[in-house]
Amino acid sequence: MTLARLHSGLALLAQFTGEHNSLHPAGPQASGIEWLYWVVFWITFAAFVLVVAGFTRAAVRNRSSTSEMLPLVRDLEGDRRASWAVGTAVFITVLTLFAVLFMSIITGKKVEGLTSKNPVTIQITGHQWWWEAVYPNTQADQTITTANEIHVPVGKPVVILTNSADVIHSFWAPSVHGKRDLLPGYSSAFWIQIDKPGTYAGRCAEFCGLQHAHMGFSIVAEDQDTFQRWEAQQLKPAVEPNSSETVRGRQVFLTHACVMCHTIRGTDAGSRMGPDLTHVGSRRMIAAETLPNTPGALAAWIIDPQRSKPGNKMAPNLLNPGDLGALVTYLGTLQ
Ligand code: HEC
Ligand SMILES: [Cu+2]
Repeated sequence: MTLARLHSGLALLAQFTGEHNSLHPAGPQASGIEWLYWVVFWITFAAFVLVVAGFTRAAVRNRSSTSEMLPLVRDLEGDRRASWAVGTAVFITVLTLFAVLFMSIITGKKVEGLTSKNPVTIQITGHQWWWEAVYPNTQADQTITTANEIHVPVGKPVVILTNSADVIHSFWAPSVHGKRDLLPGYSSAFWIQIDKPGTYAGRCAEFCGLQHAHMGFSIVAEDQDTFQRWEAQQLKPAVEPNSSETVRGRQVFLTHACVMCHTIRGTDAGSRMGPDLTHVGSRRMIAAETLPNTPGALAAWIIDPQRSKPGNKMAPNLLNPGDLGALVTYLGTLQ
């Protein structure tokens, strides 16, 4: 059928619009939202076609030259037909809007209604301008703390608990779920599930200050074994330096301002102003998906974080090249 073909054509076209794509659902929540999107799209499309057709018909039928006024004729029969037509149109419109409302409620229920006895729970806290992800556990030493790169097992329900450390942020990974606001001092929860392994991009979707546009995250969905390996790795304290260079790097870290803002578990650095760096070397990107996690980008970030992300909460660090090199090497070993 041509409509079906048009639909798949449009859906295909949507694939070229980049990695942030709610028409590329990766799990049940996003699928529900995608379904609703297409239903509303086709209803409004039909309404558009009908309205344009109606206008065209009226315009063609009642054509007259504007130079001469038409005499006013009382056409009772015409009036009756017109009010009947308008009445019907209003009725159909109201009915359609109620139908859309109903489907929207159904979708909302479907998106929320995932339950599981033993879900993976992740506490996400929005900061200007990065995401803290904590995998809470009743035992402190079984709690994972990381930033911006969120790992989840494929095909398993995951509970996301939200919070914000400063202003309102909004957690949005279009292929996974709709936008969820993170409000300071108010915790809420929602479910996600990802059925296809992969890395899904996310963004802050609520304007939160100067670097709002550089507040990205990614959700890495991997099979159960890989996820458990990742968990086990993240639970370990930081690796001990095993060369004079990395010993020096750790020394540089512990004797500079870094300790006032960052944690490296297994060392004396225990502040949570900035991202936990215990396993910073395992992350693909740094600074909320702004820079690749390469020695060059890391060095540039440490020397002058204000250059790539003006206004962010990390101050420049004037280190000599030897210290900087050692520090970057040390951070790179924190897998
Ligand atoms: C005043 C607090 C502060 C100090 C001091 C500070 N940082 Fe940061 N750091 C931050 C904040 C906040 C971020 C997150 C910035 C963002 O993404 O917007 C950050 C991010 C980082 C990141 C990127 C982490 C990631 O996963 O994205 C690294 C690496 C880092 N800092 C290393 C250092 C080192 C090394 C030092 C010492 C030379 C240092 N920081 C000093 C606050 C600080
Ligand atoms: Cu934000």
